[in-house]
Amino acid sequence: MAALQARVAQAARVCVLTGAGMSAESGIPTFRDAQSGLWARFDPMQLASEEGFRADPRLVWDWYAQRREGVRRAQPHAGHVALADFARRRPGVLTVITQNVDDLHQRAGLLGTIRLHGDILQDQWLSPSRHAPACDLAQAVPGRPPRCALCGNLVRPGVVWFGESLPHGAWQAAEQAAQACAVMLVVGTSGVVWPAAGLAAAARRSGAHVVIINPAATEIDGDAHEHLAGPAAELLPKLLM
Ligand code: BV8
Repeated sequence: MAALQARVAQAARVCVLTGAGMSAESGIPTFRDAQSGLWARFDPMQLASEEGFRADPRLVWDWYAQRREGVRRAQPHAGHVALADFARRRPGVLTVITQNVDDLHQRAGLLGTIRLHGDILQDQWLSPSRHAPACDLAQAVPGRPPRCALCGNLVRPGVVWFGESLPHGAWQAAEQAAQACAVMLVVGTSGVVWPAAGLAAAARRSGAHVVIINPAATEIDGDAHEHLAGPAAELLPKLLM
């Protein structure tokens, strides 16, 4: 740990990629944890996809509404705070890229987080192109899901579903940060979901020292130089002293 602490302290650029495990100690279930994972109870492709939403808008809307409540109840933990404090102490050094759709990094005071998969607390139109300019999200008719009073378009969560492209600007910024950093910390992700999972290998190819922080093995352990087996809320404050 001491060598890694020194490496982080001396690094000109540090990049952190977070996944659902970063929110686990704040009480938000992870996706692939067999016991409590959201996917254990639902078919991810059914719920987190446009086809799934169109097939059963109420089921998918209710699933996101339940998750939004969980996000609102959750609080950032010591790991989120450690990242925000590090960013304040060393301006311009840290870039955090998250796969998570919660706002815990932001609520811990971290600015400029790159959000690859959107924001569960935001709404957007299901078919934006179909819209008359007069249609207003704020005027949507309440429902499960809400819909446009003028043209009937449905409201959907502002997240990136499976099969949807990541926001172009966010993905570009994430690739650039991964390729420019001296150290990459990969925190709380199973490395299953692409293209986010490819960022660790991209950092390694560009010469970064890659460290996985996770109690369990991941699909991308082979892309890392070392693996700290433990929880984010305990290890990040030690590493970012
Ligand atoms: C796209 C928003 C096509 C919705 C999510 C190769 C290239 C490109 C695409 C693909 C590809 N191969 C396959 C694909 C398709 C697909 C994909 O990856 N499928 C998987 C299932 C195989 N990818 C896509 O569809 C992506 N889109 O690429 O479009 C395209 C391609 C090119 C050009 C144009 C178009 C879009 C993917 C985004 C999907 N949306 N979220 C929602 O949230 O409802 S993904 C969802 O999974 C979350 O965002 C989550 O963050 C993410 C990843 O999961 P993890 O974060 O890793 O969470 P998980 O539960 O798996 O693991 C938790 C980890 O934490 C565990 O390892 C655990 O041990 C650890 N942990 C637990 N406790 C702690 C801890 N760690 C630390 N501390 C703790 N205390």
